[in-house]
Amino acid sequence: MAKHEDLPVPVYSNLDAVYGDGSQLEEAQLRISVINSKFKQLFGHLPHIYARAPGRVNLIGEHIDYEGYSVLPMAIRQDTIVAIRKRDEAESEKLLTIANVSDKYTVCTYPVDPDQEIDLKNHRWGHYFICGYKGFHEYAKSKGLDIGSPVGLDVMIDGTVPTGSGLSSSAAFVCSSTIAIMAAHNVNLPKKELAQLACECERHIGTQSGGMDQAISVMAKTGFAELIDFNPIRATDVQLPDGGSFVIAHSLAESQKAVTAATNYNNRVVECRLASIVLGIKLGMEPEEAISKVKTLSDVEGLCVSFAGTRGSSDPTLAVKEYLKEEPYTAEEIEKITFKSLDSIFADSASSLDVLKAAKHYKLFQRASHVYSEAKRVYAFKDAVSSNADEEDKLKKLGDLMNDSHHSCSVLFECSCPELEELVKVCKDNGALGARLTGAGWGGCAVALVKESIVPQFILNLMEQFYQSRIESGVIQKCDLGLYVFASKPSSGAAIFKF
Ligand code: NG1
Ligand code: MG
Repeated sequence: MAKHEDLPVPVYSNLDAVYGDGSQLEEAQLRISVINSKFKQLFGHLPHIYARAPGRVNLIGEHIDYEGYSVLPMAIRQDTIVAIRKRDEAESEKLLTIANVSDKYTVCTYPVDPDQEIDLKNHRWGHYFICGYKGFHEYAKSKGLDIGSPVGLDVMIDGTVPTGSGLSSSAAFVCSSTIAIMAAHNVNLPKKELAQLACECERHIGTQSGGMDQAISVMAKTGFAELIDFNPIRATDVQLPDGGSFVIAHSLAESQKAVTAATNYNNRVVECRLASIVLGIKLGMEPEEAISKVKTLSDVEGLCVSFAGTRGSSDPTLAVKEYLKEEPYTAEEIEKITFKSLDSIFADSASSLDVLKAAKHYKLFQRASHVYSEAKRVYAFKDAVSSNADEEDKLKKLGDLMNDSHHSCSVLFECSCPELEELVKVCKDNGALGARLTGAGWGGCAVALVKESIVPQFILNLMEQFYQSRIESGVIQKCDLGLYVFASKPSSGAAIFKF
């Protein structure tokens, strides 16, 4: 039997295969009918084809995918649907017209030239579609696929993943767009190839993404979380223990990653790269060699582990403790070790140069300590899930790992924020076995592991202790609470619909 990740994206002629037969199906039917009527109204035709891709919640393994380490997310039911119609060659207007069912997003148009640059200084929501568009054309070119010359595309988007929430609305948008564009050109790809492609697509938005979000969005299966490995991308099913439930709760601080990349997300990617280069040099590599060969902390893990071996251990963080100093490094201090200016090390990456411009100093010790310890926690989580321990002990172990992960994200990686700290504390005070920020952080959601039996009361308590004051001060409306706090089961991955 072909492996799940080698199969193409499933193509369905009805919605039930993805949305089941309950209220979710009704909601999906309604969404499609709204999409269709708005599509008809704006473009004068119905769409040819639809693609959907879900958001995700990362259970453990934060900020380590771009360092080459495995992560453990699950898809959530909230998703983005992209409806698309390819214009005929004969139709006059050669434009990409991207509309949204929500009035919040005004129609965006772009030229059909796939080599167009995305104007990153002026962020527009439609840019995420163009990520998929550019990426698919680059892919087609590199593989010698004949997809004809570019024609206009009419596109309508409907997304239910809350934005800026750490639930990967961006990857849901980029994946569904990439798949819709691919399907409109009669192409379908094995899921693992598509996951890789969608990751490269999303980098056009200027974040140096790792690949977790696109991988889970494309490869998820109902009922399972997935252990995602990289280089090459691979997904292994993880069946979560019965007695526990994951509750997702929004801190109500929005994290606009595309806008804050230089000081937040990409900053950490750069710091990790610098930490790995410095470690490589301290552990015996020539500076030239380290700069050209070492891209991630996983590239120097072997050297770190060998060092640990000399101390009778296998823990790579021993090398971090020995060779990196806790005080932040200045650029000059690092350059004394690398014998090369930081600007020239990152000369080929405009987004990294933006990071260097904005950075005051570099916390190499803290970032490397987080990455190596978090990578271990992912495997410990997977092992705990499959161990023979009784349910109670298992859930406790998983909760402890989630708490440790949050602590590390907060203290070492510094990607939390006051609202997330407050929310995680409220979760723990109300009986969560573990709670942590999920996704990039700096806002967005927390995920809490809660005993199934107390979920309704737990959610009520969060409403009272975290959300009530925010309702009173007008941050959110009471009727929208269900969008901000909910229990989630592992949902299915991307799909194409052709009715
Ligand atoms: P969010 O912010 O949830 O989209 C981001 C990255 C992931 C991963 C996490 C941190 C993108 C598309 N996603 O997730 O790859 O690095 O942060 O673990 O950049
Ligand atoms: Mg994102």
